[in-house]
Amino acid sequence: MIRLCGFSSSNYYNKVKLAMLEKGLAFDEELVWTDRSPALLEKSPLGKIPYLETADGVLIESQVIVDYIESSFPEHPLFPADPVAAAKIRELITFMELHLELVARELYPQAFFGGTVSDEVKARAEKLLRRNTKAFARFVKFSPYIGGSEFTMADCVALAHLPLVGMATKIIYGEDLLADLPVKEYTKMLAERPAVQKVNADRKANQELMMSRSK
Ligand SMILES: N[C@@H](CCC(=O)N[C@@H](CS)C(=O)NCC(=O)O)C(=O)O
Repeated sequence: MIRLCGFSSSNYYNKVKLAMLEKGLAFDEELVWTDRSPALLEKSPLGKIPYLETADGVLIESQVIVDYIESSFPEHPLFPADPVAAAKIRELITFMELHLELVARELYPQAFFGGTVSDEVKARAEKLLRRNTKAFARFVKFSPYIGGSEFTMADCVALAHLPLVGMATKIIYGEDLLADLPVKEYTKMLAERPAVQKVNADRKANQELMMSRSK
């Protein structure tokens, strides 16, 4: 049985978890915090989660994991069969992660974890995010799914990252830099899916656990 390791309030963990739930896979979950312990670094060299334990060894990096899942378990596909259409879905995934989430991630220490972020970092992230969200708006679909009429892997990614990017920018700049996109309506629509409800419930429970640990 494959085992997803990490914690349920992580957006990268939830990207993979939602994909596995949507595909109807049987899998275990193991709660692993990013404590940089030797045991963790042995599995995940940078101490990051998620990682996946399989019968053939450990896999790191969420996109590698979802690609592995998709090719190993082709039922309930999350990519279109047509190569160009599948590439378009990957384009959205790469764009969201590289040009939105990874940029906004610089803000998370202050937005979500009680730390501080320098004005320089905030200014740089704002400049990039303003440019990148405009570019994203030029090709993202929301019709009704992020890449068109079918639910795909890009929706697992969008649901994990876009609300977080919006929240972080609202907290840091007083303005949701994704506000021109229908992220709220989209999130609400996806919240009707049982797999999304499970991810959301588990995330809430894990956030409460995290809060109780930090007291
Ligand atoms: N590129 C990685 C990113 C994973 C990632 O950044 N995970 C965060 C949790 S959301 C983490 O492990 N942070 C701890 C750290 O960087 O030390 C992936 O796609 O799996």
